[in-house]
Order: sequence, then structure tokens, then C-alpha cells
Amino acid sequence: MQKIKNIAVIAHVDHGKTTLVDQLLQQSGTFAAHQQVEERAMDSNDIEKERGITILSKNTAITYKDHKINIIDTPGHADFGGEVERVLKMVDGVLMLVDAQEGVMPQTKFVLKKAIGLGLIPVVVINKIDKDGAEPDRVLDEMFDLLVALDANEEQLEFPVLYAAARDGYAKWNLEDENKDMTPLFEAILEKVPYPEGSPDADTQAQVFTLDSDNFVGRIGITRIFNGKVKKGDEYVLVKASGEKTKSRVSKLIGFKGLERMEIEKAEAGDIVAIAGFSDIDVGDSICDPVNPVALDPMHVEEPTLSVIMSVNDGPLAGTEGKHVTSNKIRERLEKEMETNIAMRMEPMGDASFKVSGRGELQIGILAENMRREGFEFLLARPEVVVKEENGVKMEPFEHLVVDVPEEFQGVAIEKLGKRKAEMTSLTPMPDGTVRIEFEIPARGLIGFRSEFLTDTKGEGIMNHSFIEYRPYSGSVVSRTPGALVSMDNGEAVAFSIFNLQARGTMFIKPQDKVYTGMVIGESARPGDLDVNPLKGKQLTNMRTSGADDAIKLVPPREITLESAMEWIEDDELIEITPESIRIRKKFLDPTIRKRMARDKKNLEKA
Ligand SMILES: Nc1nc2c(ncn2[C@@H]2O[C@H](COP(=O)(O)OP(=O)(O)OP(=O)(O)O)[C@@H](O)[C@H]2O)c(=O)[nH]1
Ligand SMILES: [Mg+2]
Repeated sequence: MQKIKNIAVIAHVDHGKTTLVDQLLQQSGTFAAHQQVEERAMDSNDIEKERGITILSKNTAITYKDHKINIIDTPGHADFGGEVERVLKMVDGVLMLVDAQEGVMPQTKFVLKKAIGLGLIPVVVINKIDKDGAEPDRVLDEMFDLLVALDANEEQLEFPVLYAAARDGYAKWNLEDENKDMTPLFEAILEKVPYPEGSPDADTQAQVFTLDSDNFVGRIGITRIFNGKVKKGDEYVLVKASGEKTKSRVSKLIGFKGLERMEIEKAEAGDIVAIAGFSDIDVGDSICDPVNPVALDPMHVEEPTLSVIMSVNDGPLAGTEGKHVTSNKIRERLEKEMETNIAMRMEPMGDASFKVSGRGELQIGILAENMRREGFEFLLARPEVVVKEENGVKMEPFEHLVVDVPEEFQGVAIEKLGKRKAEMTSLTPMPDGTVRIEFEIPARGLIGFRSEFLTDTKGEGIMNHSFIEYRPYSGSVVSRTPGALVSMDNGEAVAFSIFNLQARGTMFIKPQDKVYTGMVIGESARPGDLDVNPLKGKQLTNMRTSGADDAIKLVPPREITLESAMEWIEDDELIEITPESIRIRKKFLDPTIRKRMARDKKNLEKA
């Protein structure tokens, strides 16, 4: 029987997980000498490559000495924390990376808490020790304190520690060691991570933690085998979370090696393999012995904390840029997403709209981005936190927030966050002249905060947050102050009128952009919305395109991205998303209706 180790690499965003996996792949000799491998090879999908972040956890396998090491690379961004939670059950050890300069960050806490809760002993890797500002000793203290705070047991408190520069390809036991490769880390995995429990002779029990699909064999479940064997061609029982059972044959069994996959005949307890042959296989399902099917515990991940209403595009430009525009198409797509993405939820709301819930703006934004790339058109409303009731008390999600700001911005950061109901828990001067301030804040207070924070700190502030728990509702928090510049006509924007409007605020559009009545074309410099006309003005017959005209100097428009729009919009606004454009519009396009709504709202507030 093959000796196997199963590990997950976990950390806060950007602390170097995927880079470390590159090195483990390379230095274990998994790649052939001539094989060209991209940097951060595990970040294989388009959005991951573009943004340089991991979104989906992915597995690979390497051979080191006489061992097979299954490695799962996980995402570090808080919004994808659900991915980490579900894979932790599949492994027997974790490499807990932490940046030697940044130290313990919100998502370090979140993932370590989950690992400790499952009884795993972390192999702590203090990474990026090559950085000028690296302070490995301080970071080690922080990690120790964190483990104590998380109620780690004696064994867990004796965690092994390595120092590494993943990018430069080395890890060592002591800072003064001279070795230049990953050998100590490989040794640590073999020595410190326990072998899988379970027996190849017991009745088969395996659990699906990720789905995949293949044009020839259909749905594939990537599974950890906990007991028994799985053989190609044999019959097994698939047990769903509901208890429903279906019998089917394994049509294809796929093993992993480096970035490659190959067909295999059988696999045994302890291993991670991909299984085809069960048409309705889902994440969390168990694959069991046909005679004695005993399902594994269903997977539980933390509930979504943020929701957004997605609806059919009903604006005047609907259907002109996208392929899939109907409510049926959107529903099908969302249903498909929910099958694999267990950290998200979808609920039809009638009248062609759906409530989509996830962990944060980025997670919902990535789904929306994927959909627009697939040709969808739709509207998104302002994200709202998921409020729930416990024993008659209204509860809302709270987040742990860490901001790093140059000292001179400390005052404004604390003041602004105070208005958003944040409570400061610590303030630490850092060696590089910045200040690290930690807060606990209702998630609601964070919506729309990032852009304000970046402006206030002249782009130098860094903020990170991660879910803590649900707590009693904390009352109202402030929202956006500047009003919107709203178009009062349909057509193509004219350079001359944009030029005139520049004095009123920041424009989102450029000449020749399509606009319509009720579309938001800029941010007003003052509070309160303003209806403006971007079409009026001198129709210069020989106007050259764009703002290149000599007489007219146009300020480049503020670029609207999906995420910046989600942060910016108010309750009475929507984001129009198509494969070609991201526009912001008023929910009610007709100015008369909008005025009446505003008046009613004012009267209501007075009463
Ligand atoms: N200086 C330095 N930079 C490193 C080191 N390891 C990784 N990096 C850099 O850190 C950045 C993030 O690396 P990734 O490997 O993508 O980090 P990650 O933890 O996988 O990020 P997410 O998956 O998005 O959470 C990249 O620019 C790397 O080149 C290191 O040892 N030293
Ligand atoms: Mg990564």
C-alpha cells in the first residue's frame, strides 16, 4: 500500500500559498525537465490569472521519496473562506503560511480557527523572510498568541515552525540555516503530518469535496477516500445530504500527478481521486459500499453573510449587448452555480429576480463576472447583509477588520470607522512608520467603505477583514454622501456637454457612450441627485472622436468596475451588467416617478 500524506495550504490572501505549491511541484521533480510551467500554475482559470488570486481550491499530487503527497491549494481571500472550510475535512495536516512582515491577518485567524477546530496540528511556515521589513520573531509570537486565543490544545501549541521564501524556493528550520531548497519543508510534511486513518479493507466510504466536468464522462466528483477501495467498473452507492441513495458504476477513475490527470484502475483509503459515473454527484455526497452504505457527515460551511438581488435587464439597452437575457436562462445558470458552490445560496424572488447570497462583494462579483463573460445580461442591486433572528433578537454579521495606515491618517480612519459603528480593539505602531489598527465592525458598516478609505488615505491605506460571528443588530450606519448625476435623455453622450458637466462632479462616461434617461453618468460633487443632459451642446460637425479635440479638454472618466459599482450604489440604484458594459442606473428611470418617490420618502421620515 502506498504511503500517503494529505495536506492543505492555508493563509491570508497573498501570503504565498500558490507560489509555495509551485516550488513543491518543481522541487519534487514532478515536472519533466523540459516541461514549461507558468508561475502560480495552480491558478488556472482566467479570472485567477488576471487578478493573481486563487478563487477555487485545487488539488495536485507530488511524489517525494517513497510518499505520495496530495496538496490542496486554497484561496486566501475572506470571501472564499467557504472553499477552505470544506477542504480542511479532506486533509490530515495543514501548511499554515504567514507573511513574515504582515503577520497575523484576519483570514489567518479564520482559517486557523477552522483547522484547530478540526484537531489538525498546523505546520507553521513563516514566509517571505526575504522581505526587508520581515520580522519573523514577532510573527512567530503572534502565531503563538493566536493559537492560545483559539484554545489550541497542548499538542497543537507545539506546532512545528519553518522559515521560508517560497518565491526563492527555500524553507528552513532555523533562520541561520544555509540550505537553499525546500527539503526541510518536505521533511516536515513527512514527519509532522499524520498518515490518513481508515483501512483499505473496510467498507468503502469516500466524500466529494469539489466538482469538475468532462465532455465525455459528464460530472466528476473529486473525492477523498476515507475507507475501503474504489475500483473502475465497480458498483457503489451515492448517498446525498438528504439521505437519498442511488446505485451506479464508476465509469472512470482519475488520479492526479502534478498538473496532469491520468486514468487509473483503482484507489484506496487515504487517497484523493476524481470519480465519474454518478450523474447527479454533488459536493458533500458520500460514495459508499453497495451492501453496507454508511454516509460520512454532511459538510457544513458557514452561512452566507451578504446578499444581492439579481434581476432581468429591463433598461432601454436590454438585449443589445448580451446573448442570455431571460429570467429562465439566469435561473438555470444560478442553479448550476449553487450545485458546486456550497458557500452560496440562491432564492427566486418572483418577478424575474433572484436573491443571491455569498460571503462578500468579491464572491458575488466573481460570479457576476463569470456570467457576463458567458454572455449574460442582468441587473444587480445594492448588496445587503444577511440579517437573521435568534431567540427573537435581530442579529447581523460582524467582521474583524485590520487597517494599516501611515500615521498621519490614523485620526481620519478611526473617525470614519467610528461613524460606521466600528469598535477599536487595538492600535500598534509598526516598524515601517505605519499604524495597525484593529476593529470589530458590523459587516453593514463595511459596504462602500473601501473607496472612501482609499481616498482618505491617499491610496496608502490597506484594509483586510474577515467574518467573526453574528451579533445583535447595531442600529443604522451612514452611507454614501455624494449624489448621482443622472442623465435626462437617451442617445450618445456629446463631448461638449460632458465638458460642461465636469464642473458638477466626476464623470463615469466618455463621448459617444450610450446613455439613457435614468442612467447614472457621474458622481455629483454635492449631496443629492441631479438630473443633467449629456447630449446637449454644440454639435460640432467635425468633432474628432474621444477627448482629443483641441478646444475641449476632457478629464478621463472614472472607470466603473463591477466591484467599485457594488460599493458605490445606493438602495435606489442598480448596476446594469452586460458582456460589454457596466453601467449604473436609477431603479426607476422615469424622473417623475423618482421625484415622487423622493418626496414620499421625505414625508415618511418627517412623520
Ligand atoms: N518577497 C516575496 N514575495 C513572495 C514570496 N512568496 C510569494 N511572494 C509573492 O506574493 C504574491 C502572492 O503570491 P501567491 O502565491 O499568489 O499568494 P497566495 O497566498 O496564493 O494568494 P491567494 O491565493 O490569492 O490568497 C506574489 O506576487 C508572489 O510573487 C516570497 O517568499 N517572498
Ligand atoms: Mg493562491
